Amino acid sequence: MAKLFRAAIMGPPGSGKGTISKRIAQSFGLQYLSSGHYLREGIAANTETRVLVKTYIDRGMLVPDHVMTRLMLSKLEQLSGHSWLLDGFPRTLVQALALNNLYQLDIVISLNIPYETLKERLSDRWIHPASSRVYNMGFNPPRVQGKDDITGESLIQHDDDKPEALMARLRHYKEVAKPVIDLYKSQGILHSFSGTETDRIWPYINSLLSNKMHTLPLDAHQTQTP
Ligand code: G5P
Ligand code: MG
Repeated sequence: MAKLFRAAIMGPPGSGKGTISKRIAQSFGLQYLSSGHYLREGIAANTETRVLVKTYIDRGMLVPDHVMTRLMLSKLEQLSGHSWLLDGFPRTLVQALALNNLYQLDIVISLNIPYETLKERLSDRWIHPASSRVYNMGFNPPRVQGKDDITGESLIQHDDDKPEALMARLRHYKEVAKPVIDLYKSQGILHSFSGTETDRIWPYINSLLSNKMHTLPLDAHQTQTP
């Protein structure tokens, strides 16, 4: 059987993980799993963990490790036999070690984006809740203001993009990401990219993945965009 390709993308809130993941999924045919998307999907579906999860997200805090790990590992189990890309998981060392027990990642992409850039981006971000399509009023505005391009439905702003929640998310990210980054560095699979514009970072990521995948033949080329 062809070697499967397994990747993860890390970075602070608003660093472009979702934007870049969608480009990777489209260009390289990886299954794409976003932890934030699955959490919000659970909230919208009114599941039993809804209140717990919503409280954490609205405050810009991390959802407890056991909840996240159970959620994401069960999604990965359904993808056995496929190559995949994780966006937003693992976020903590506990999550990274749980993942490591089951899967060996081939590449981890880490995005380093200045704080001022993150603040500007997130205050301009609008979402189509049903599909998680993301717009930015400057970078990729919808064709009609306030409306999703595909369905024409109304766009919303997340509570966790408000300034107080955003500050908490950024602080938290730094603290918990360091040991995860150190782990992947020690495994020799960490690739960091710095800059203020996704369009300038993307060609480097594209070329890195093209090289890596050249040496790792892919399985079925399917794309799943949450
Ligand atoms: P999420 O949903 O994973 P965050 O906080 O990690 O959320 P977020 O906000 O989704 O990150 P992103 O995916 O890194 O950001 O970035 P993006 O959405 O692609 O881009 C941000 C905005 O900038 C968009 O409007 C985009 O169009 C625009 N943009 C992109 N590039 C450019 C550019 O070059 N220029 C300009 N001008 N704009 C650009 O997690 C949410 C919450 O869920 C919980 C936590 O509570 C978390 O806070 N959670 C977890 N908790 C515990 N463990 C985990 N593993 C968890 N995962 C999620
Ligand atoms: Mg995202």
